[in-house]
Amino acid sequence: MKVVSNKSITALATAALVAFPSIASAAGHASNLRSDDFVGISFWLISMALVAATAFFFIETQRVSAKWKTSLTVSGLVTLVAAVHYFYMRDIWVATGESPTVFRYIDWLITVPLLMVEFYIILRAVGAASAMIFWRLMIGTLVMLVGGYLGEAGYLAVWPAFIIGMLGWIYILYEIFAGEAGKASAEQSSAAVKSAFSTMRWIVTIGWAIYPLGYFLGYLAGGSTVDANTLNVIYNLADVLNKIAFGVIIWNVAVNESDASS
Ligand SMILES: *C/C=C(C)/C=C/C=C(C)/C=C/C1=C(C)CCCC1(C)C
Repeated sequence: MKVVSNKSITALATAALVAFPSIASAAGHASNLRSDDFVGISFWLISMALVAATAFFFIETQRVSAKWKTSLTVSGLVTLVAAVHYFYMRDIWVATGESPTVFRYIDWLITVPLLMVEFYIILRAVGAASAMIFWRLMIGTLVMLVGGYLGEAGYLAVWPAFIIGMLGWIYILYEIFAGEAGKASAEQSSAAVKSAFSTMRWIVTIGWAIYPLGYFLGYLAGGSTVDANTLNVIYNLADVLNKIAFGVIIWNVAVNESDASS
């Protein structure tokens, strides 16, 4: 039986320290959560799920072989960063009923690059990655998020901003399907890595498509009225899939590969 090491205790303590002030501050507004505010309830549910996922990914780093530990650590960082932002977003939503756009995008600006790093790390764990893959995925991410933010924050009309964001995302898809990252994964022999890479790729296609859909329904479908309820509930559900489920897929491969090689 393995004993949980000092390192993971440190990681958990860090997570708790970071999360606690936010939990405490959120408690001040908790009584404002109405029983019919389903978007607010989704913010609460997801913030708790993100905390639990963070503890899980960090503890499970102890269970997998060395080359998979970084992947699980990154998964835990994604859910940790998102959990803290969800506390703030939840407060803003419950208190004002307005979209917490700035916090949403700060969260994405940190977590989306970390998710892109996962692709790179997975390929690197099997010795198939070049640094250019990493930089191209970063450029695509920045174009996508800056475009979206300009539109949602009102710096640019919502349609052109949407198109800029779509171009960034399409560039990412090109890289992971047909570009160097796609080829590197195809040439690589481990069946587990191949299947992980392909599942992750579909998450970036189908799972990430939910965000532009939310943007479309929130800003573009209703003429001049912004539908904040639809927008936020769609973004929230998308985060469960793209942050927690994404991490679980990586965890699954990491555990399978580690068990097979031990
Ligand atoms: C954890 C958060 C994630 C994975 C966020 C992903 C966000 C996107 C894929 C956003 C995409 C958008 C477009 C493709 C068009 C413009 C509007 C955005 C920013 C919502």
